[in-house]
Amino acid sequence: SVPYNHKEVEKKWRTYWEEHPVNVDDGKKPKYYCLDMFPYPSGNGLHVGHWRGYVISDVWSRYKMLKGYYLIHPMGWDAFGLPAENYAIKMGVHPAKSTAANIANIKRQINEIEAIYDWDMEVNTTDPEFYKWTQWIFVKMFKAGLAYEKEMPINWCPSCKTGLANEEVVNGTCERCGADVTKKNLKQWMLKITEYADRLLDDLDKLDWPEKVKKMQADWIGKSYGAEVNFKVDGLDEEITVYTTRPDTLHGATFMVLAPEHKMAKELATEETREAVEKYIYEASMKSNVDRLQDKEKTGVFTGSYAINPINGKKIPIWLSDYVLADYGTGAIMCVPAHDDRDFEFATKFNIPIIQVIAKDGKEIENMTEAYTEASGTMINSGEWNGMESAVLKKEAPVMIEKMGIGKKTTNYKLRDWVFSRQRYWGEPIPIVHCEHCGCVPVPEEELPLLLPEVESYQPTGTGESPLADIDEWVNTTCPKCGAKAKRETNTMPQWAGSSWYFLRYVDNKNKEALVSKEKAEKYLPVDMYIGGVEHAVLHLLYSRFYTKFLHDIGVVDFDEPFVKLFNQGMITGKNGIKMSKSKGNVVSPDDLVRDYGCDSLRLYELFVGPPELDSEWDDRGIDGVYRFLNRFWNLVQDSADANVAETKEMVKLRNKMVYDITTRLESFSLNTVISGFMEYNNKFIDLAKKTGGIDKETMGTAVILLAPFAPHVAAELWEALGHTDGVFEQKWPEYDEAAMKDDEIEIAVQINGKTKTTIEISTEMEKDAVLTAAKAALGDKLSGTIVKEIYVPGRIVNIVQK
Ligand code: ANZ
Ligand code: ZN
Repeated sequence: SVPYNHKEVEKKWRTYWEEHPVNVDDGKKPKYYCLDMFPYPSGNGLHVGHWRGYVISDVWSRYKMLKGYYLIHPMGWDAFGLPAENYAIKMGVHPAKSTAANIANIKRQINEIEAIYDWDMEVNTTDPEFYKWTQWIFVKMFKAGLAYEKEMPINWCPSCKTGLANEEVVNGTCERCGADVTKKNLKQWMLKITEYADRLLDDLDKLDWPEKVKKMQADWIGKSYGAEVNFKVDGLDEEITVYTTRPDTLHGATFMVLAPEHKMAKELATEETREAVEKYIYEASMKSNVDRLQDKEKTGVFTGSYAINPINGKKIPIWLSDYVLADYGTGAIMCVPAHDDRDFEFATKFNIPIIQVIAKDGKEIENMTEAYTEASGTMINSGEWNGMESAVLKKEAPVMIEKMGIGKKTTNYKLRDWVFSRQRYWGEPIPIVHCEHCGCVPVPEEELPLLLPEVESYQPTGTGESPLADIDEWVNTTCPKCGAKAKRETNTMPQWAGSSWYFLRYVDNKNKEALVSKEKAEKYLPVDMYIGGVEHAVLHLLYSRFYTKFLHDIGVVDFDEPFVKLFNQGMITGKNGIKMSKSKGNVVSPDDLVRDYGCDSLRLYELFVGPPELDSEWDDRGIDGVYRFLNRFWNLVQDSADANVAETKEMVKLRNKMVYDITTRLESFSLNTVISGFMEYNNKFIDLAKKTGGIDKETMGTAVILLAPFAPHVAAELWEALGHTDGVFEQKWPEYDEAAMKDDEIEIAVQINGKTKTTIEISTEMEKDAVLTAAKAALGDKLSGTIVKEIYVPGRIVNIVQK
C-alpha cells in the first residue's frame, strides 16, 4: 500500500473541501453554535499555544457535525485597542492598515489548522458596518439611563495615557503595559452594570460553566449582607455611618477607621493632628485600590477625634487608614480587632485595645495572638447579647439594630459601574454631542455609524483628552436636538465594547437594518459552546452577559445568557512552564511543524500534550509519537482494505469498546486520553491483525470516523481507501452496543495432578495469573500438598501439580 505522505494527502483534501464544504445547512438539522474567543490580530502571528484552543473547538465542532448538527462555527477579529495604536505611534502607520496586514497573516495561519470556520460570517470590530451597532447599543443604553457621565478619580495608566476599568488593573499595574497605575480625576462615561448585579449573580446558576469561573464572577459581584450602623462623633453634631457584615460583633468595636477620602476626614483633625492627617490623605490619593488592599504592613493616622459606640456608649478613637476603601460600603468601618484579621493587625501595631466578644467554648482567650474570625461560638462581653449564638445573632443583628434606631440592614456589592471611556484614538467614537442647552444628546440612530476620523498624530495628549479633541472640524458640530453649535464627545470606547456582543452579529453579519434579525437570532443563537482562555473569567465574560441581558430587555434577542456552556483551555507554555512570548524568545511557531509533520499530526499533538483544561509544557519532540501513530494506523487500514477479511467476534468486540471509550472520553472533554485511546486500540488491532491477516472493513471504517474530528485529512483519505464513495464527514458518529462489548465467558476444567476436580467460568480476556488465582480459589481445601507446578492451557484447562 501507499505510504503516508502528509503533504499530498492534506493538499488533496483541502482542494476538495474548498469545492465541497462539509458543513451544510439543509434546513432540517438542528444548529450547534461553537464559538472561539476571537483573536486580537497582533503582529506576532499565532504560536502553538493559540492553536490549541482552535484545535479543541474544531474537534468539538466536527464531533457535533457528525452527531447530526448544522454548525455555526465563525471567526472574526477583535481589532480595536492599544497594540495597534502604539504601533501606529511608533511607526506612523494607520492602525487600520497594520491591522489589515495582521489579519491577512493570521487568517493564513488559521487556515493551516483546517478548522471548518464559516468565513462568510466573519466580523471585524473596526469595520464601520460593525461598530455602527456597537454605537447603537451605547445610544440605546444612554436612552435607557444606563450610560451616564461622572467626574471621578479613575485608574490612570501614565504610560498608556488612558483611563482603565478596575478589571484592567492587575496588582496595581496596567494589564496591557505593566506600568504602575495611578489616579486621575476625569469626567467619564460610565455604564450602569450595577443595575444588573443581582441578575448577573443569580443567573450564574443557569450556566453550564466551570465552577471556578462562576465563583470568580460571584466574587467580583461580591454581594454581601449586613448593617449600616450610625456612630455619633464625640463633641460634634455629626454622625458617621459604617458598613459591617458582622453586626454581631458591635460590642467588640474598639476603634473606627475612615478611608482617607472620607468627606469627614479633614474635619475630624484637631490642631495637633492636622498636619499628619493632611499628609496621610495626600499620600493615599497617589495609590491605587489594589495597592492599598495588598498584604503589607498597615499604615494609619489618628484623627484626634472619637466616636460613640451606639450599643454601649463607649468612646472609641477614629483613625484614617488606606486599607479602608472610599468607594465600598460607606467608606468607614467599625473595627473589631478580636474578630477581624486586618483590624487585629492594625490594633496590635497601634496599641489599641482588643475586646473578645465571641468565645468558641465559652472561654475567653487570655492573650490573643490572632483574630478569631469565625461566626461560631457564644457571645461574651456583649451586654444583653451575652450567651447568644453568634451565628444566630449575625443573622438577627441587622434587624435588631434597625429596631433600636441605630442603623439599618443593608446589602452591598463589590461590583462598580463600568468606566467606559478611553482617552485614545483607536476605538469606537462615543456617539454623544455636548450641547450647552440640551446637555448630552445622542447621535440620531439613523446617522450611525459615527465614523472615526483620520488624524495626523495618534499620540495621546496626556492631558486626559483623546487625540480626537485636536480635530476641530470633527469636534465642532451642531446639536441634533436644537441645532445650536455643539461639540462632539472625543473619548472612545474601551476594547471590550465590540467583544461584548460580537457573537450575536456573526449569524447576520451583513444586516443593514438590525444588529441581528429576529429570525436569524431565533434560528442560530445563543452560543452552545464557548471556548477560550480563563483569563477572561471576569472581564469579557461578565460584560458579554451584561450586554446580552440588556439586548434581551430591549427586545433584540429573546434569551438573556449568551453562552450556555463554557470551556477554558489551559495555556501552552515553554520549558519550565514559562509563558510563550516574543520577549522571552520561547515562541514555537506552528508553521515548521505543519511543514514537517502535517496539520493532522500537529492537531493530535496539541491535544496529546496534556489535559486540555490545564497548562502544558510544549516539547517539539513529542510530535514524533503522534506522527508514528498516524503512520501505523494508516498502514493498518490500507493493509486491511487490501486483505478484506470477514469480521470476527473479537473484532466486533474491540470495535464496540473503542466507540464506547472514545465517545465517553470525548464527551467529558478528556481529549488527551482520547488520543492515547486511539493509540491503545491501534496497537490492539495491529496485534489482532497479525493473527487474522487484517481487520474487517466495518471496524476500520468505524475507527476512521472516530478519528475524523481529530485528523480530518488522514480520515478522509483512509475512508476513501476503504472503498467508500461518500465522504467521511457525511457519516454518523458511531454508536456502541453494550452487549457486544462484553468479554465471552467460558467454562474450563480445573484439575489436580491431571484429574478434574471442578470447573470455573472465566472471561476469554483473563490473563494467566488471574485464571490460576481463580482456579486455586475454586479448589479450596482440595489443595492440601505443596504445589510444584501450575499449568494453564488457554481457554481449556488448569492443572495444578502438587506433592
Ligand atoms: C466589623 C467587622 C467585624 C467586620 C468582624 C468584619 C469582621 P465584605 O464581605 O467584603 O463585604 N469593610 C466595610 N467597608 C469597607 C471598606 N470600605 N473598605 C474596607 N473594608 C470594609 O466585608 C465587609 C466587611 O469589611 C465589613 O464588616 C467591614 O468590617 C469591612 F469581625 O465590620 B466588618
Ligand atoms: Zn441642543
